[in-house]
Amino acid sequence: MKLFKTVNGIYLQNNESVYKLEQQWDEVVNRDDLYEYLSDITTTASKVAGDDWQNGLLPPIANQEVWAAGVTYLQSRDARVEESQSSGGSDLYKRVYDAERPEIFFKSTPQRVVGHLQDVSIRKDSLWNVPEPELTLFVNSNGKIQGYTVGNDMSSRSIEGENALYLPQAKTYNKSAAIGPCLTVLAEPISRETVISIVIKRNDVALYSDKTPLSRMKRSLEELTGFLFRELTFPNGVYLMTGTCLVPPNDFTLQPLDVVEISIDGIGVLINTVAYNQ
Ligand code: DO4
Ligand code: MG
Repeated sequence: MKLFKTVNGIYLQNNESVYKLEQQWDEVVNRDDLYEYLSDITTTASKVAGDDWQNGLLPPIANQEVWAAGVTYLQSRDARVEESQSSGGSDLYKRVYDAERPEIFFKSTPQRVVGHLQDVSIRKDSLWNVPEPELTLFVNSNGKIQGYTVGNDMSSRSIEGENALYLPQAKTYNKSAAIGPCLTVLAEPISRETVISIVIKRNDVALYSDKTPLSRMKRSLEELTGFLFRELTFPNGVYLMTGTCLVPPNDFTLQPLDVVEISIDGIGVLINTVAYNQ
């Protein structure tokens, strides 16, 4: 089942049928039994005909923070070891990959998040910019994973590579977090065989594409959420990006008007155009 947020309200898509919900986003999503709750709603909510309900799509978020895990795949570890070479290299990434405690960092307030078909930003003071396609979890206030969305953890590799202490500047700026197009709620936990893929297009030509199954992630999703919820509470639930495995070659950097398309089987397709912040 898929929950969409639009300027006109919240819509639930279940197979071919679409229903308009009367409740607010936070009230709907933050519960232990989200799948069952949404299944029951289909018996009482009003059905919507046609496709107009999709107009004015917003990111599937209200009062949730966005956090992110890092170096959860070998490919991410190795890419960061390489990008830090220009500033003398760092063993931080190898150590965190092997450590019991994962890297988890604050990514975005909801106001800075963009959704499907909105622009993502690259920083004007960064020379090397990439998207990071990431399975993104919706975790309720009790720490239980209730849904999934497609995430893009836009990043400056030049700023992070210069000094790991610059991570918040490399990761957190206006429109650096994209999630969407919807919150997908499954009857069962997502399979580790699920494939995540990316295509980056410039002038309609694919410059980079790749894919990976989630099974290449070193850590479990429960392990990541367990660490996030240590000593932190999230009254309305929280989104957690789970790290990237798909890293473009080192000579690639995003430019304005590039189009980033990230797909996760069964979860959704998130498309964003790259721009500088105005
Ligand atoms: O270590 C810095 C960030 C890592 C990250 O965002 C990722 O692995 O996806
Ligand atoms: Mg990332």
